[in-house]
Amino acid sequence: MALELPTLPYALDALAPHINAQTLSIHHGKHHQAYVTNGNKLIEGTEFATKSIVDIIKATAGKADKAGIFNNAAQVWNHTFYWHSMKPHGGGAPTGAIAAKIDADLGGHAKFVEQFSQAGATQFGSGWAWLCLENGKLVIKKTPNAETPLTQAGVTPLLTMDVWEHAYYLDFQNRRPDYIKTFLDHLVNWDFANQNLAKA
Ligand code: MN3
Repeated sequence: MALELPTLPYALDALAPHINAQTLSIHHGKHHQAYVTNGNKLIEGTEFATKSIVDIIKATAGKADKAGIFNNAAQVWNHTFYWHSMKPHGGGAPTGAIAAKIDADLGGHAKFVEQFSQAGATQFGSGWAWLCLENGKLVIKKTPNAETPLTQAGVTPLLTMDVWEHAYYLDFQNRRPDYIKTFLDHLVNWDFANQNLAKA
């Protein structure tokens, strides 16, 4: 059950002009692919070679001697989740069950935007911003490097935004706040959040 690079859920140019084809091509074809390739090299011949990606991540989380496997497997999972967290002509106000839940738990869409933007902007260095369900309530989280809320008890990730520089540098250079605003205004995929909420 080796790690696999999924196909993108849209064409390389489908998120333009917000995230351009060159960014997606390198991010998916080089960065995401490298985590798959390196992760598979590390699990080859080990007890993890036959495990699912989620089981690999959960079994290696927090173990210093398994950091290489954790980092690559978690980055494979995080990136796949990120591709689905965006869609062409996405963004703006949430719809459906997630909209009502954001009103109830976070105080409305404007508060969500404020907190999610803050999480992404204040993640020092590389990492991720997340919307999660934690013990039945919506929460905003940020994680460094490859860390993922998938390993936290009682937490179900609903959406993520990659804030590693490689996610935005070609389109926004150092302007991470502009990338975050673009993600929220034009790209965020509320259908995916609703699907994850329904399964949680
Ligand atoms: Mn990335």
